[in-house]
Amino acid sequence: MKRAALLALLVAAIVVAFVLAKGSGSNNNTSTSASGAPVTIHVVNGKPQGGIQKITLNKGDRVRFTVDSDVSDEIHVHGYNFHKDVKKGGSVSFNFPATIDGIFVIELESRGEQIASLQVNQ
Ligand SMILES: [Cu+2]
Repeated sequence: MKRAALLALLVAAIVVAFVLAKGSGSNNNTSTSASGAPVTIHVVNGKPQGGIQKITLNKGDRVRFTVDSDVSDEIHVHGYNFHKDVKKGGSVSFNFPATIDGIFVIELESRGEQIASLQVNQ
């Protein structure tokens, strides 16, 4: 009985240690993979291929993404209020510092079609 209780305690301690180690490890992975890796958004028939793309990074990182589009439109980054034209079959790149935290819509302005969601964590 006593020995079983000790064993249970030991198992619990190992599980806690494992969860803590795993938790911090995956957090590190998330922040490194999210910070500043350039993203390409493909617009096909005026819509984002694979659905609305998520760009997640931390304040202070650089926001870097490219839109290649089969329609001509204007790319609008809400919150930061950047506008750039893209030609049919062309591409346009953005590269700016993430100075404002929050979740912002990136869209094809004239169509009102959201192509990406920019999430800047504080
Ligand atoms: Cu807009």
